[in-house]
Amino acid sequence: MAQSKPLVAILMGSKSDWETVRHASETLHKFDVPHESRVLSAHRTPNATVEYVAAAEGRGIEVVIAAAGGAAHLAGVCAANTILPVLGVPMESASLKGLDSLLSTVQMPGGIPVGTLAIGKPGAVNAALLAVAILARKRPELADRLRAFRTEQEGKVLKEKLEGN
Ligand code: RP5
Repeated sequence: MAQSKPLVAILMGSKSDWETVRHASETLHKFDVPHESRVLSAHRTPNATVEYVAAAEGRGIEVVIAAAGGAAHLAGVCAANTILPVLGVPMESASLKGLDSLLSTVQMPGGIPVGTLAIGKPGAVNAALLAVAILARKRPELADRLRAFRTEQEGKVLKEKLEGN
């Protein structure tokens, strides 16, 4: 894309989430979508989180991706402080395999929505693809790329061979 100002903010509760969350960043890179990634925690850096999210719309950000694990309140706190679409990605946690993250991200009270994706890497990739779909509504070249991606993906799956078959 010609523009270089970030359109998507990728936030994560801890640097330890990056191994999973980098798949969202890599997916956005594939579509050439300008974005920025930050570690901001609903619990450990509450003031900085609210400050960042409240300023995001004014800075030209159009979608927020928020990834967190355990008592995962990051996406909810983001959604409470912006009207931008917030996509939540539950991290797989050591103790409960991400069920804790999933429930604390998805079970928002009516009125403050978080679009919650799958636990872990598939969720990170899909959050980025959903962000691309949102941005593509007003950017025909991005819509073309998304269609091309789907066609390529379909082609790969249809070509797959099963061993012994
Ligand atoms: C959450 O706690 C983070 O999003 C992370 O998934 C989890 C564990 O964080 P660390 O203790 O590894 O920093 O806030």
